[in-house]
Amino acid sequence: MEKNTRLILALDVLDKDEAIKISEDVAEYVDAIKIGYPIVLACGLDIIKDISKLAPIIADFKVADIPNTNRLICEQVFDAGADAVIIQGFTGQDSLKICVDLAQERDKAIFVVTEMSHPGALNFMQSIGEDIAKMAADEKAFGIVAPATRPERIKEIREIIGDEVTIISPGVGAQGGSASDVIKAGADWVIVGRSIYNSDDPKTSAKAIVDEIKTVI
Ligand code: NUP
Repeated sequence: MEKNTRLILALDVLDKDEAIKISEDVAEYVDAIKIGYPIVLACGLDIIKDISKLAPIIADFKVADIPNTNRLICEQVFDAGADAVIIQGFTGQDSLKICVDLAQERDKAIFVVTEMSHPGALNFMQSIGEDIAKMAADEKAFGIVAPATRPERIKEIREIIGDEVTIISPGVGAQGGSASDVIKAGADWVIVGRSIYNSDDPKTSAKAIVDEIKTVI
């Protein structure tokens, strides 16, 4: 995944034609498109192949199972055409390692969730976020997912993982985070969904975020 615009679109729409139209509109402004359960459950796994013609695909399935099941899931997702899979970190080192090993074999990437961006992440996840970040770095995951709603956490996590591991950060716009603050705090990419796909003009909205990011890099 190349670091150009530093924007990733979260494509949580349910209609196939709309998904393709939005992806075509914003393709020049995004480095990747993140798809997840909503679009795949609505349109089927083949949507990955359709959208992957326009941008690299990150499959946000937040995989959280025993090692063998994690591997089976990631194999299916890579076979379907995804370039990266997001997995949960709280299941531990063995569940993570088997995914990273598979990704390396196939020249693909794994992103590990540390703590999530919504308020409920403070109930349980935040207290283990730093340990998960360290584990992801030790296991040489390609990147981690950290909250744009808490740029101070991005800064702390960046200190733990160093510069080798990338950070992708959701929570910009609809959840209240600012793209420029998150990039300044040390994220490599921001992930933006509703502020782009629900806007009247997704292309202009995507361009505005990219322009904002450019002011701080
Ligand atoms: O911590 C996370 N927060 C989050 O919002 C981890 C995620 N993967 N996401 C996803 O990012 C979420 O499921 C959605 O697909 C996207 C954010 O979308 P939006 O709030 O910009 O619409």
